Order: sequence, then structure tokens, then C-alpha cells
Amino acid sequence: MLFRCAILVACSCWGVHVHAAEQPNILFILTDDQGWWDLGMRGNTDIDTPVIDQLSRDGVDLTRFYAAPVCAPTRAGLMTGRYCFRTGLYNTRFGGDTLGSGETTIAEVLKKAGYRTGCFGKWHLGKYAPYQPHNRGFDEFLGHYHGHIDEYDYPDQIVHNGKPVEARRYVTDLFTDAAIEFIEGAKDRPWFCYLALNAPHSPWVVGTSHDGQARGDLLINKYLKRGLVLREARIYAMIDIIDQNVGRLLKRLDELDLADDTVVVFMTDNGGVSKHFKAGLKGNKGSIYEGGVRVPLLVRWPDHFPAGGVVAAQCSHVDLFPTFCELAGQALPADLKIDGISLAPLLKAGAGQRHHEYVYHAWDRYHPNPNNRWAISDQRWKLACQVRTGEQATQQNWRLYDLANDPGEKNNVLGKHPQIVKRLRTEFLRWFREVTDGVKYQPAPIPIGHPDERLVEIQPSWATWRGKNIEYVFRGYDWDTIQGWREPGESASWRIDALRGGEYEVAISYGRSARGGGTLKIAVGDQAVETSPPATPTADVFTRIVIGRVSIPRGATTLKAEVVKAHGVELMRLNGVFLRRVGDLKDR
Ligand SMILES: [Ca+2]
Repeated sequence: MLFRCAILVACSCWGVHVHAAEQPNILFILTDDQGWWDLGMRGNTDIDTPVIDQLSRDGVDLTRFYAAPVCAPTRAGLMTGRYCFRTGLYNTRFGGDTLGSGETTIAEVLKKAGYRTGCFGKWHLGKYAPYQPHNRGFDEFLGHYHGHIDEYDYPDQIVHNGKPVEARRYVTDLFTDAAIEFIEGAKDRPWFCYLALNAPHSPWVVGTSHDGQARGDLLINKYLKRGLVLREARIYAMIDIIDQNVGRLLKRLDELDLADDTVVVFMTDNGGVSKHFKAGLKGNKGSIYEGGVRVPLLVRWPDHFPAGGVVAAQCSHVDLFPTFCELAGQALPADLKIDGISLAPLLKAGAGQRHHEYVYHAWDRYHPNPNNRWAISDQRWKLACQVRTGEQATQQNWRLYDLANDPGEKNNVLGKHPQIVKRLRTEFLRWFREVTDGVKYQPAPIPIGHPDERLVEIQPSWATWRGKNIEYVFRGYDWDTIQGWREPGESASWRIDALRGGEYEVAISYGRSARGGGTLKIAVGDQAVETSPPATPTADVFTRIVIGRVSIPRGATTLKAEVVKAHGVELMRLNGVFLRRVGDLKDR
């Protein structure tokens, strides 16, 4: 390719940059909830993943590579090179899945270095502008913001560069198509393509549409015949489709004569959810045991990284940020502590026994917690503690494993090695204090009035709700409700941040049974509007009505929805509040 052989001058929004040859393209494929063991190459004889297996033979396999136990924390680490707690991200839902605005993403770094940047698939690092991918360094985004979607054949909640769009085609095929078109369009610039497939995350949906059912049934049947139960057969069928699409993508790289100029990275974002074959590992997604955090990482760059290389050193998802920076010839951001260490030396050697002295894990949905579900490992030992959500751990729950000889974490040897336990726990607490120091963990205030997002949906899951009867019901984001409102004063409130002051139109989306009803007040600061909305066909049929206007000054304030009066079963099911700046109405 021309841009390998010449000095290039590329323009970006940071200005003009001159960079030398040898900036490889980067194709980063991330799948969702696919386990370390959900690959033929791990000895799983029931799953067909021939393309990804071949990728491991053509590249380097990092056999002790760690993600976080769940989706968004891993993605925060991937995008920033920093453990998620530093970035303010602490949850996978409720607005706690927002990457702090002070962070620098790998897309921003690569864009500045002259790369064309694209993200296709699941973002899961912020729903609102300016937290959306195209605000955070990606020239092109097609995908969804939340942790999952509900429809895979005609995928729902799909957004293109900030604008909701309708899409058809099975979602894995669709995002791969978008990645291919992006690569074809990049032409004379290096590119960074982040293909963040949302499969095989639940719901385990294959072939439900009129035209897609035949393929789905064939694949599910293939795995049922191998003795899998239906749930597992569905997961394997989704992974089978992933493998076929990785094949399509790699074939297109060959056809475009780009394979030698492209670093291909394949990994998954946390432990697997499948249970049919576990390769001897303990735990699944959400766990701090190896099955929850050890994930595949395969890296191919012909003539640069030796085919068949195996790296046994423990490495972490936070390492990809500095690795990509080094491959692109970019310095790390000077103003942020980067936890990752570039993998480039290990990849070039195709071998390595040491990298991070320690790797750390902590997961507690509602607030960072150093006691209930945590782990730390060095190259040999792992100290881990895990109790059920809501339970309080004691030292009785601590486990020490000799990972070098017991990767399945079967034998707790805690009693035999008190000095190792002390060393690991002390280091874990030091790390936990450092990464959480000075960071406040709460949903980011919802920005309104951003020029990229003229109509803002105030999402139910970001609310704080108060009242005896009121409850938040999770139904895949777009169908979430706050419901059960029956008594005056029951309320839901949100923190919002008006980026521009002015008059805003207030609308709600709601469903209301004729067996209930009443009056709801929406207050923003000291202004309020009220509505007594008509019944809808059932309480689960939602409609949107405009209920008035309020004046909102620039800055942070509170939006509160509150029962004025109610009768019958409930006032309504509130599916969302919508704010639109009135000056922007004419731009619709
Ligand atoms: Ca995941």
C-alpha cells in the first residue's frame, strides 16, 4: 500500500500531522460473553470455529489474558488503558456504564495519528452525547449504546453516528458488513476498525425472522445433534455465525491485499456464559474465578509477529491501549495514569513468561467494593474472594490457588502460605485505594441541549425513585418503565445538565390502563408541568405526548416526576421523559 512507502501528510481535527511509514491498520474484533473455552482450539470438539482457530495458528496466542468479569468495565479498560474505576465507570447499567468525560480513548489517539476510525456493534460506554462513540474519536459508528439489544434479525436500538436508524439483517452479519464497507472506504489512510459484536450475549437469538429462520434452525439442530441442550446449542450457533463472519472479514482483507498491513486482534469481553464445555475452568461471566475473567487474545500480523507464538505471561485488557499506541507510533497521553503495558515486545517475540507483576479484579454492581468479589494474581498465585450479591465476605471466604499447577482453582491452599496471602491482599488493597482515590461513583448527569442530540430521552434506569409502590422494571432499555405509582409524592428523579439554557419542550412516553389513572407532575428546577394522560389500549402499549414547556437555565439541575393524584391500579407506566430545546424545534 502506498501509505506504507511514503511520508504521509494527514489532516485531522487536531491539525496537520506528518507520520512515517509502517503504521499498520488495526482490526480489533471483540465478541460478547464468548468464553475462553468456546473455541475449537481450546479442545472444545463440539464447537465449529475453524477460522478463529486458524487465526491462532497464524498469529500469537496469549494464554493468560484477562478481561474484567463483565462487559462495560472491560470496554472502559480497552478504550483507555486504565482500570475502569479510574474512569468513573462502575456498573453495566443505571448510568454507571458511562466513561468519564476526562478520558482519552484509543480512537482519539489513533485519529490524531492520522487513522480513520470506525466502531461497529456494542458501545456500552455511554448513551448520551457527548459520551457517544462519534464524540469520542470514532469517525464512523453503527451499533447500539446499551449492554444488549433484544432483536437480532431486524436489530433494534441501532444508531448511526448519533441518529437512530432502522436496520435489517442478522446483527452479526450486519456489523461485519459495516466493518467491511468501512475498510473498503478507508483507501489511502491507515484505519482502526473496532468490530464489537454483541453476540453471543443474551438473548440467545438465532434466526427468528421470516427469511433467517432456515439458517438458524439448521445451526441450532447441528448442535442439538451433538448433544447440547437448547440454551447451549443457541450460544454455539451464535458463535458459529461469528466465526463465519470473521472468515468473511479476513477473506476481504486478502482480496484487498491488506492482510500483511493489518494487525488482526481477536478477544472476548469477559468470561463465557456457556456451560457445556469449560476446559476445566471454574466460574462464568461475572465471576472473579478464571472462567469469569480469562479470555482469548489472538493477534496476527504476518512477518512481524511469529505464527504459532504462545505467550504464557499474565496480561490484561488494559494492555491493548498502549499496544495500539506503540504500533501506531504514538506516545501515551501524558496527563493520565495508564495501567496497561504494551504487548508489542511479547508479540514480536511470540513468547514471554513475565509481563504484569499483578493483575486485579473487583466487581460489585452498585459500588466499587474491595471485600466481596475480588481477586489478584501474580504469575503463579491467585488470591480470590467471591460471595453472592448482598452477602458480606469475611476472611473465611478467601481462597488461594496455585494457578501454575491448578488452573481450575480446585485446591485452596490458603492455610499453607500466609505470607503470600498477606502480600497479595496488601497489594490488592493498595491498588484498590489508588484506582478509586477521589472518584465519585454515580450516574453522570444526563446532558441536554447538546447540538448532536436535540431530542434527549431521559431513561428510566438512570432514575432514583422514591415511594412505597413505585418500581423500576427492566425490559431491555427501550421498553423499561417506572410503574406502580399510586400515592401522591411517589417520585422518580434524575440529575440533568443543561449544556445550553433555554426553553425546553417536555414529552413523556407512557402506557396507562383504563383501570387506573391520575395526574403526574414533571418538575425541572422550580418550573413544572402536569398531565392527566388518556388511557392507552393496555398499560404495555406506549405512546408519546407533549405535556408542556419549561425554562431551564444552563448547568446542573434535577428533573423530578411525581404523583399529584392517582386512582385505581396505578397512575401509568412511565417509559421515558423527553426533553427538546425549543430553539431546536425548527431543525427537526
Ligand atoms: Ca460481555
